[in-house]
Amino acid sequence: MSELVTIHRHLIEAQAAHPEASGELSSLLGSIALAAKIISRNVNKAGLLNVLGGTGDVNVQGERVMKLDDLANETLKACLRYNGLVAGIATEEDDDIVVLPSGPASGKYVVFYDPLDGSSNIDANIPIGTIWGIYQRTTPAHDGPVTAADFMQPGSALVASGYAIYGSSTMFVYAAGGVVSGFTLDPEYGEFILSHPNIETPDQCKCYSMNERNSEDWGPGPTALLAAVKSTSPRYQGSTARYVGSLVADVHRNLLYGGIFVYPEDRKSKGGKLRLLYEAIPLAYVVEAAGGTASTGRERILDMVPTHIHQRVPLCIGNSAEVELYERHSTEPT
Ligand code: P6P
Repeated sequence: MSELVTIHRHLIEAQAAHPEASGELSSLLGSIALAAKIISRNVNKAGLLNVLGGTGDVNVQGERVMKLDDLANETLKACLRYNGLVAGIATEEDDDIVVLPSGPASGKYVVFYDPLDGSSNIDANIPIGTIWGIYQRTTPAHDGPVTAADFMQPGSALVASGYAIYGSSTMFVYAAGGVVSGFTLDPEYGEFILSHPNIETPDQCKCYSMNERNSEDWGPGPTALLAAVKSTSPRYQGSTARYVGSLVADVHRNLLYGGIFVYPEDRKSKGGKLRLLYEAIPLAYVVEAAGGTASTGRERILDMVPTHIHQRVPLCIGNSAEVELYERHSTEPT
């Protein structure tokens, strides 16, 4: 039987390399992985559990809340609420932060997430995902409950971040200490098994992921990048367009194969469509740990401090060569 490295064993071994580690982060990652397994089960049985379609509600983003969005959001809260490690949560599905029990049991971490990214694709069985990140709280525990200020930190302060992707298989991918590790769920016994140790993105633009329908509104950065990937330059002879319309699916494929994902600001999304705190920052941390880069075109994502938990940003994420080209053209005087 091939040596099975479960996520539990991986976390114990990773922790052993850090004698100062208390084991709390390993336990917290285990809680997030448990939530991913439960969400995977619900996503995979969506059609049978009558959870397809919308709840009739609209979230703070003005988007129709799908039943599975709600279920995923509550699943993550349930897995995080009682482990004594988390003091607060920020989630795409809640207008404000969720303060967990304060006092001596209050945790030292805050967790933020998009519980089910790409939910508009749910009913068509297209891969969707959960995106999450972890900070240590910055406000003193004796001051009482966490505040929004605990989430207003640069991505470079992340303790860990990652995503789960619910596709042909369910994978759990996370970055901590500059290493990206990927686990595949074996549904027969509900374990995440290490399948992609130490992920590093190849320096090749295998795929470019952009919604060209919006290209008439784009600025010089995305316009120049689209022209480059379609040019006769030797670097792009093997490139092809791949756009799922599900951020986690596009970023995950580009992470493994090499490529670039771009969602610029446009007429519909003046400040960009994707969220800085619980989408761009966690994915940027993973992509940079795998050797890539993430930028708005003018600023490195991991240097940005959110001004509010639902702030949106333009996003260019993937191979550094393509991000640098995008930035060069974005910052040239017009
Ligand atoms: P568009 C899904 O709704 C999402 O938030 C991301 O997962 C995805 O990358 C993007 O929007 C797709 O947006 O405007 O191209 O459909």
